[in-house]
Amino acid sequence: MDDDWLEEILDNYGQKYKIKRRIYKARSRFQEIEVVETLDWGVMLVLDGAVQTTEKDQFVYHEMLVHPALLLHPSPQRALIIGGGDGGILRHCLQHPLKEIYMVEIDEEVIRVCREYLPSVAGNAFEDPRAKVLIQDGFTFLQKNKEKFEVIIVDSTDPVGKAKRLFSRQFYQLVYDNLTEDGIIVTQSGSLFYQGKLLKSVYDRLSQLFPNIAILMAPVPTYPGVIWTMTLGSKIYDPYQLSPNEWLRRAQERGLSFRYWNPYFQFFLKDFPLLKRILKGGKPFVI
Ligand code: AG3
Repeated sequence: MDDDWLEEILDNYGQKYKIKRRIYKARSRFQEIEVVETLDWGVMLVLDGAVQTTEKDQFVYHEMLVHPALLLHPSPQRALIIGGGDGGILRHCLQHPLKEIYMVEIDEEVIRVCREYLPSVAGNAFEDPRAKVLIQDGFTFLQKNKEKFEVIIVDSTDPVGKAKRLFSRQFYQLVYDNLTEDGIIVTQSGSLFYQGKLLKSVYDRLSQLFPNIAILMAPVPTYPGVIWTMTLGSKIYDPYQLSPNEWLRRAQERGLSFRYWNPYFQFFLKDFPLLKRILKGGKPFVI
């Protein structure tokens, strides 16, 4: 097929990619899993029609969901990933000197398919003895878990189907209860321009629990609208209080290397006007 495209539609907006090869498509118990090879972005994972990760741009999203939260904590021991089946978050977490990293993914098939067709995303992460991978619903895991985590990273799909609960008030309360008293949560919170309502709801809900909030942003070319957001909530550490030099010092001390992350361009300034409009419930561009 010479003219084969994959299109992701989000409400009134679409983005499409020319396909070189269709690799895999099947329904798991939870969702439709599709893998294609695109001309520009290499192999791409698509769940229920939504692009999750590609070989070429995955590092931006993964670095931004992992490093700010883990660096903000001065000495994280245990981290928890909810979702993250492709293993990219796990691989980036393993660069930090954590003792244990739990990854709780609901869909075993996503892990299997990614290990087969997108092995570079996880690298050797699944073989690391510090990685504990559980096939379970993240919500249920948090209801039963006893030992607390310094950092919880929510690498979910969009809030549809099972993932909807991972954006609820009850879920954030569970996250709060499973964090140490100086704990930090970070969650993906959608497309800045196309999922403003989602971002506002994550922000409002997390602000009710966590005194320190920062909205991170990163350009992920294969996500709808490109500018993606992550929202960080912290019990005591204030991300705005760390100087760029301190962020860099911590990164160096932990021996991290980056392809995207840098301390100068990681979150919105508190009074960024477009963001303020979205958080008030309006549209960022108004004529
Ligand atoms: N997690 C999903 C990000 C949201 C993508 N949404 C979309 N394309 N509509 C990515 C998993 C990467 N580990």
